[in-house]
Amino acid sequence: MKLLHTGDWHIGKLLADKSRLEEQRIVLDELAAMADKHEPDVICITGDVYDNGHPSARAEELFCSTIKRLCKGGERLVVIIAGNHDQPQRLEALQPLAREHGILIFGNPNSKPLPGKYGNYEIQPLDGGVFRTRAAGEEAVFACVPYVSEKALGEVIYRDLASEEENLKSYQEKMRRLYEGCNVWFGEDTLNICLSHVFTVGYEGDSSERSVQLGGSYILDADVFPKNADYIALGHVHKPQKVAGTGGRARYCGSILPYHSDEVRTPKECLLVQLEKGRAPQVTPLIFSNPKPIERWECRGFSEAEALCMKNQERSCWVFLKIHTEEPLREDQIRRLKGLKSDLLEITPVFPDMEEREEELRPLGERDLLDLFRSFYVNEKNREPDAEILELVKNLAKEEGEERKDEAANADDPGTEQL
Ligand SMILES: [Mn+2]
Repeated sequence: MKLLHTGDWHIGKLLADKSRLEEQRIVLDELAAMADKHEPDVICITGDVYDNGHPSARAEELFCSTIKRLCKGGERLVVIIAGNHDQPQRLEALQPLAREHGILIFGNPNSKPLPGKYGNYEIQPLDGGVFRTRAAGEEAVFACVPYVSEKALGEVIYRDLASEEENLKSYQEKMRRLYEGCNVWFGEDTLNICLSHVFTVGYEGDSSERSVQLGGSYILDADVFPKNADYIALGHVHKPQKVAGTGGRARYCGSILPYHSDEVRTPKECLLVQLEKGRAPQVTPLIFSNPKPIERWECRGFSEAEALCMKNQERSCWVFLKIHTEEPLREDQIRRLKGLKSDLLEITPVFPDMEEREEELRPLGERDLLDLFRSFYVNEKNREPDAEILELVKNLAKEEGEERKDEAANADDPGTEQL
């Protein structure tokens, strides 16, 4: 069976108050063309199709026309779960119309579809979020676990036995129960696919996903997912990656566009997944174009900025511009730059006394560990650390780095993908 895994479309999301709808239209058009080219049997959309619960009419039009193209008149099964940005009931409201196109929509973990034909597919509901079907000549069980808040999760799982003790269990333990509940439907002779919208330990994010993360309590260990799942299609994290410790079974496909102003280089993709019982999933990323990249420019003085804006006038890009200057920029200079380069989203002057301060404020990951240690030591002891201590710190850092490399290597499943 061939799956196409996509998610985190965030239709309607703004960048510094500017609409990205035209870029989203281009990339979703590419997605539909990829589906036509590679002919997956099933398309999994793993949440956050919209950026908020009350999308604009144009956003809804883009969503509806895209899933209409993806389902190919009921030939391909399209399975959609809600993310934290979607309004579950509103998404599900389309179900009566979507059904004949072979589209299934799950707003909540206990959403249960009606049995019968969905496009060309016969759907047999088994439990909340769980159904069985036959695709590409194979029997498959899908477990759809949309985003669920901790409060709602208590109601989903413990509505019959809401003892105080049960309610005190952590988000992770409740989610584990939920996935275990799915796992009982995963047979040894069926292809078992789980869809979910969650954070997992060690994920690499871009900080645009984090609106719901409360002190790490919403982050799950890799071992919570259903044991018998052949593939776990995840949404929520915007950088494509596999979840360490799952043998490449659990993946984030990432968002369709870079959404964070710091997100400059991550290529965006969807995942083509070939599933065969008893084998690791064969995953091929299909790369989207980046129709209008987000760029961060930095220059010295107004005239350098002016020249840069002039040179890049014709290029389509979003720009955050930083100008190192000794004098404040005048109103007419700012107007001039914005007139030269459209989509100049932000102009930040950096004055000489701010440069040093800026260095201190740089995110930790970008600073050399030894530098950090040195400034900490000087702060604490009022003197420079000696060579021996520095050597010790250096070795510790090296060991830590190697350990991480090992972990990454263990998580790797060579030969099953081209990343
Ligand atoms: Mn999300």
